[in-house]
Amino acid sequence: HQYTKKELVDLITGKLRRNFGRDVDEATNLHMFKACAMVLRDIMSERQMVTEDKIQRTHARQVHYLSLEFLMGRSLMKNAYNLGVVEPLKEAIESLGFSAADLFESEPDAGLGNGGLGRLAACYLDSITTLDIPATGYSICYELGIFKQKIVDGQQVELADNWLGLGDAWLIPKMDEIETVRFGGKVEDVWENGQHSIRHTGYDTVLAVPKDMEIAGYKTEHVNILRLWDAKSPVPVDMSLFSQGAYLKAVEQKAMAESISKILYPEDNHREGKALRLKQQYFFVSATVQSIVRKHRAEYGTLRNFHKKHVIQINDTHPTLVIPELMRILLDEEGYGWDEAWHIVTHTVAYTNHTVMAEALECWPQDLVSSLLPRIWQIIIEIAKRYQEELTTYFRGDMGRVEPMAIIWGGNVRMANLCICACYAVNGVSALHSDILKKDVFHDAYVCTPDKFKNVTNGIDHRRWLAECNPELDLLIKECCGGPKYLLRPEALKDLEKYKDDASVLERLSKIKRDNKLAFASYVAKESGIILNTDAMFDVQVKRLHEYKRQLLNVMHIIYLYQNLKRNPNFLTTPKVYLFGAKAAPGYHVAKEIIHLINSLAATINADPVCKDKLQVVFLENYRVSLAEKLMPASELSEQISTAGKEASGTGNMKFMMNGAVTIGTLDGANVEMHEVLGDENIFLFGLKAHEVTEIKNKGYKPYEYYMRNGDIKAVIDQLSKGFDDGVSYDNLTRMLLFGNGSAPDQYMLLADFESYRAAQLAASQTYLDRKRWNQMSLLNIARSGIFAADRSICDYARDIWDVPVRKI
Ligand code: DL6
Repeated sequence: HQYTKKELVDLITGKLRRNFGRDVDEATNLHMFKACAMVLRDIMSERQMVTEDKIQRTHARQVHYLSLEFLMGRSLMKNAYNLGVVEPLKEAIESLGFSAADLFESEPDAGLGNGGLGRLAACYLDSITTLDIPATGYSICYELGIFKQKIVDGQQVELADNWLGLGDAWLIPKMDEIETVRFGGKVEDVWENGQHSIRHTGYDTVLAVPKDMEIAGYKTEHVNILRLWDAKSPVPVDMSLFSQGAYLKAVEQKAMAESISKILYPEDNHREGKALRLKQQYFFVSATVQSIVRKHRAEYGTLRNFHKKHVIQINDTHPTLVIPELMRILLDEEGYGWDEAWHIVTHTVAYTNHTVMAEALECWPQDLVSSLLPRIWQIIIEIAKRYQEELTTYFRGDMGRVEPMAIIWGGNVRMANLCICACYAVNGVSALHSDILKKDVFHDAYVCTPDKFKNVTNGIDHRRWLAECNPELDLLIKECCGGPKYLLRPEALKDLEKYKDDASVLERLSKIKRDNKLAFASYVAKESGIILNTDAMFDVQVKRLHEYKRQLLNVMHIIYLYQNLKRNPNFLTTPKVYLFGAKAAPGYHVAKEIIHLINSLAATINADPVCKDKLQVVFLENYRVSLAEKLMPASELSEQISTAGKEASGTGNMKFMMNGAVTIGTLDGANVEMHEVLGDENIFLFGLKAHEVTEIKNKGYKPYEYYMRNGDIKAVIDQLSKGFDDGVSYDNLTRMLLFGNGSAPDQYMLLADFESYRAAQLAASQTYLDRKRWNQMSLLNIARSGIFAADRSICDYARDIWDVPVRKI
C-alpha cells in the first residue's frame, strides 16, 4: 500500500486527538513529532505481524543479533524513507502548519552506543531487514544514552542524555513477554528419587520488560524488531520495611534493580570492570535467551532442533554469557545431558571480534562472577576444564601454549577465549584485522580450529549515509547509474566511473560538494556562531577520541603548519579548515587533554591574523550520528590515521569515501581494502605498515632519536610543552610522545610516522589545487565504494556464517 498525503494527514490528526487530546492547532512540535512517529510505528507493527506469521509458517531459520550497543541515531526520516513515504509525510506535516525540516531536526538521537561498534549494529539491522532475513536485535533500553558533550573553557563536560522523552515514541512495551533474571544466591545439587536437579535459593530477581522498536527494510514489507530490555523491580517498594519506618531500605531493592538499565557505559574500545556492567551483560543475555527459548518451545515442543532454527550472533564479547546461559537452560530447565546441550550451544553461537587491543579484551574477576552468577560460574568452570583438557592433549602438555588459551586463569574469566571455545564461527571485521587474529592474537586457536575463522569486512547503510544525507549526490548517481537501482544494488555505483573524464559531471560533483559545505557552514554558524571558511579544504577527523586513532598526530601537523605560516605568510598554498569531532570517555584523562589541546590550538590559530583565510581549526561539539549526517557530505579530506594494526576496521572511513571525500590514511583496518580498490592514485597513504610497527617495536622504538634528528618534530614538540595563548602547557603529552608511559615507549609511534604524514598532507594540498584531478579522485572514491555497503557485509554473513537465504534482488 502506498500511503498518500491525505491518508497520512488523517492518521496524524487521529493520533493527536486520541493520544494527546489535541486538535492540530493546539499541538506543539513535540506532539506532532510523536504523532508522526506513532503513525509510522503502526504501519510497521502491522507489517511486523505479517512477517512473524510468515516466519512461523515457513519455519525459517532466524538470526538473533546481540549487542550491548545499537547507535540508532534518528528514526523518523529513516523509517519514512524505507517505507517510501518521505514526500507524502513531508507534505502532510506542512499542510498541518508545521515545518517538516524542523520536525525531523527535533528528534533526539537514540545514542545507545559509543561509536563504530554500536553504529555498525544499527546499519546491520537496516540491511538484514532490507534483505528479508528473519532477525531480531537485542540490547538494553538504557534510560541515558551516550552523554552529551559540552565544551567549556576548552574542556569536555558531560551532560546526561535523556533521550526517552521523545524517543519512546518508537517503543512498544510488550508486558506479556516479560522475563525474570536472577542474581546472586546459592546453588545446591539436589537428588530426589534418583533424579538430579539444581536448587537455586536466596537470589534477587529483576524483571526484564521488552520495549520493541520496529525496523522497516527498504522497499520490502519485511519488518524486524530491535528488542530493548528495560530493568524493573518485581516489587514496587518493600512494604514490610516501609511499615517499620526503614523508608530508604524499602526503595533500595527497586532502585538497585532499575539501575541496571539506567545508563550506557561510555567507554569505547576499553573494558570497564564494574559489577554493574557485568549485571547489564547477564541481564540482557538471560532475558534474550529465555525469550528465544520460550518461543522456540511453543513452536516446536522441543529444543533438540534449536541450532537448526537459530543463530545467535554476538557483537564482540559483551554478550558472551549467552554461552553458559543457554547451557544452563538446556541442562537445568530442559534436562539435557552435557554433551547434547554442548552440541546445541556450539552450533548456535557465532562471535565477531572488534578489537585486538589488550585494554579492550574483556576479562572478569572470578569472585565477581561466582558471587553474582553462581550457577553460570559452575558451568563456566566445567567448560573451562574440558577445554583445557582438550588443549593439553592437543599441545601435548605444552603449557606455554595452553595457558594463553585458557578460559579461567589467574583468577579471571577471559571472555574471548570462552567465545573461541564455544562459537562455531569467529570473525574479524576487515581483511587485515581477520589476518591479525589468525596470525597473532588467536594464533594457536586458529591452529586448532582453522575453519572457525572467517572475515566479514564491515559495511555501512548506504541509504542512510549517502541517499538520505546527501540528496543532491543521490540525484546525480541516479542520473548516471541507471536510476534508483543502486539503492538495492550498491555495486551499481561502479557505473559512475564512466564519467570520470566527463567535465560536466565532475563540475556537478564539485558543485554538490560546495553546496554541502555551505549548508554545513551555515549550520555551524547557527549553532556556535563560528564562521567556517568555505573556500578552504575541509579536512576532517571525527571519531571517538583515542590515542591509537592519533588525533594528536593531526594536531602536531597543524602546529607545524602554523609555525611555518608565521615564518612565511605564503607557506600555505591551499587554505585549510581542520575540523575535529570526538567524545572522550569521561575517565580517560589523556583523551580529555587532547580535546583541551585541540581547543587551545584552535583559539590561538583562529585569533592570529596571519592565519586568516588560510588556516582554521574547529572542534565540533557533541559529535553524534545526526551531526555526522550533515558533515559527511561536506567533507573533502578524510583523516584515517591510526597506528597500523590497531583500528580493526573503521566505518567512518567508508562514510567519507561514499560521500566523495578522499582519504589520507595508514594501511590499517578497512583502509587496506579501500586502497585495493582505489590504487595508489586515489588515496593519500602514509606511515608504517602493521608488520613494520611490530618490527620496530621488537627492535626497540626510540622516539627521542626522531626528536633529535628532525627539526620540524623538535619545534612542534617544544611548542607543545610551551603551550599556546591560553598558557596551558601540554608537557604531559610531550613526555608521552618522547618517553612513553614510563615502562614502554609510545606504542602508537607518532614520531615515527610524522614525516610521512607531513608529506602526504602536502601531496593532498597540492592535488587539491588541480580541481579536475581532485574531482576525479572524488568521483572514483564514490564509484568504488559499493563494496563497503552493509548490504554486502550482510550477504557475507548470511552465506558464510548464518546459512540463511537473502532476498533476491
Ligand atoms: O567493527 C566496528 C568497529 C570498528 O570499525 C572499529 O575499528 C573498532 O575499533 C570497533 N571496536 C570496538 C571494540 N569495542 N569493544 N569492546 O568498539 O568496532
